Amino acid sequence: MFEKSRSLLSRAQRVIPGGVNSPVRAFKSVGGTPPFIAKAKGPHMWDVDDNKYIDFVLTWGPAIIGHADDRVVERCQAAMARGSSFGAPTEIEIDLAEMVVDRVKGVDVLRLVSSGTEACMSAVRLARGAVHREKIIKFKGCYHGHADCFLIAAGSGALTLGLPNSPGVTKGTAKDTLLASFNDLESVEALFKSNKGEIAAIIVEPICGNTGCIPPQEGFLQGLKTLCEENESLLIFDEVMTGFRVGRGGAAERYGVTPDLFCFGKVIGGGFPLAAYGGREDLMRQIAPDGPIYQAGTLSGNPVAVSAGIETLKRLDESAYAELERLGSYLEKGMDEIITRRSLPLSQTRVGSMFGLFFTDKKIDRHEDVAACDLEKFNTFFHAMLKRGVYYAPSQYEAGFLSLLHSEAILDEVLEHADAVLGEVFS
Ligand code: KE4
Repeated sequence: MFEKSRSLLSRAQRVIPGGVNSPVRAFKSVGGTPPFIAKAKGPHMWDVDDNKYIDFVLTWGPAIIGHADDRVVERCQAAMARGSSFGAPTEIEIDLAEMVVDRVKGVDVLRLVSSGTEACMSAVRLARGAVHREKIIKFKGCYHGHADCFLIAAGSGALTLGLPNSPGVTKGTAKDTLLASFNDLESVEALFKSNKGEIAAIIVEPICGNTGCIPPQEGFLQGLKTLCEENESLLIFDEVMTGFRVGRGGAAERYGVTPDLFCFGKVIGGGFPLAAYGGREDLMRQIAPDGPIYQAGTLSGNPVAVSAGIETLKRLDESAYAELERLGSYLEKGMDEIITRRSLPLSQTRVGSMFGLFFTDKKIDRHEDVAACDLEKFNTFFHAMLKRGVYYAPSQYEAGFLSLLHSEAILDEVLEHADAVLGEVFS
C-alpha cells in the first residue's frame, strides 16, 4: 500500500531532516510511513502509490474551498505569466488588504508576510515596541510558529516562568515568555499580579487548534481583553488557523471580542505562503517605514500568492460559511450517533468546519486534558482510517478541517468507515 512512499522516505531522509520539511508530516506521533502525496483535487488527495484519501487536514487548514480550485489555478497561472515577484508594490496587494480590513472589525491596517510564524513574531515585536515592555503571556498547547519566544515549555512554580522547549532557544528569551492555561482566567491573573507592569501582551489562539480543537469557554476571551485593558497590555489573537475559517470575520467576530492585533495565515493565502498581521491603526503605524519597529520580507505580498488569497476569500461569503457549518454539524451528529450507539469513550469538539475527536470521555477544556487521552487508541484509529482512505491529522494534538466540497455523501463514507473501525478499536 505504501511501497513508493517508503522508498521516497528513505531517499528524502538522506538529504532532508526526517525526510520532511515540517516535523508533523513525519508521522512521529502516530508511527508508520507518511504517504508522499502526488496530487490533490477538491476534498481528495492521491499518494504516489495511487491510494486515494478523503482529506481532513487540507494542508493544515488553507484548502477550505477544496484543493486545486479551477478559478484559483487560473488566477495564479495568469499572475505567474506576469511575473511571480517584483520586490515592489502591486495593486493586488492593496485589493487583498482592503478585503481583510472590510471583513475583520478591528483591522485598520495590515502587513502581508509569508508565514504564520512571521505574522506572530512580528505582532509580538510590535506589541513589545509599542508598550515598551518585554514579557508576553502565551497558553500551554497553543502554537504560534517556531519563533524563539514561542518555543517555551511551562516552567515549574507559581510564576510559571518559561523554559526553552527546544535547544537553541536561550534562557534570556525564555524568561520573557510566561505560560498560562487556556480557559483559566485565574492563571492569567496570577501572571499579571506577579509581573506587574512588565507584560507587553497576551497572544492566544482564540480557538485552540494545535492541541486538537478546543473552543473558548463563555467569557474567557472577554476576560483576557479586560485583563489586558486593566494592565495596559495588548491582546493579540493568533487567527492563523481560525481566521476566515470559522467565519467571515474569524473568531473575533464569532465571539464578539476585538483584540488589539490579529495574526492571519493559511486560508488568507489559499494554500500559498502568505500570512498577515494587523490591527489598530495607532499600533500598525509604528511598523517601518511608517514607524521605527522593523519588519521586512523579500516575497511578502507576492502577486501569485495574493491572487490565490483573493480568489479564496472571494468565495467565502455568508452562504459558504452556512454550508461549512451545515457540513460540520452533519459530521458531528453522525459521529455522535456512533459514539452513543456503541457507548464509546470519545468526545468531540467543533467550531464551524474545524473539529476535534478526542479519545477520552472527559470534557476537553485545555491542553492538559488532551494529554490524558488514550493516544494508543487514537493511533490505531488513525492508521485504520488511513488504510480505508480517510486522512485524519496524524496526531491527537491537531485539529481536523472540512472544505466546501466535503459533501454529505463523502461524510457518509467517512462515517461508515469510522463506525467499523471504532467497533474494532474498542472491541
Ligand atoms: P506557519 O509558520 O507554519 O505558517 O504558521 C505557524 C502557526 C501559527 N499560528 C497557528 C495558530 C498555527 O496553527 C500555525 C501553524 N499550524 C501548524 C498546524 N498545527 C502548521 C503545520 C506544520 O507545522 O507543519
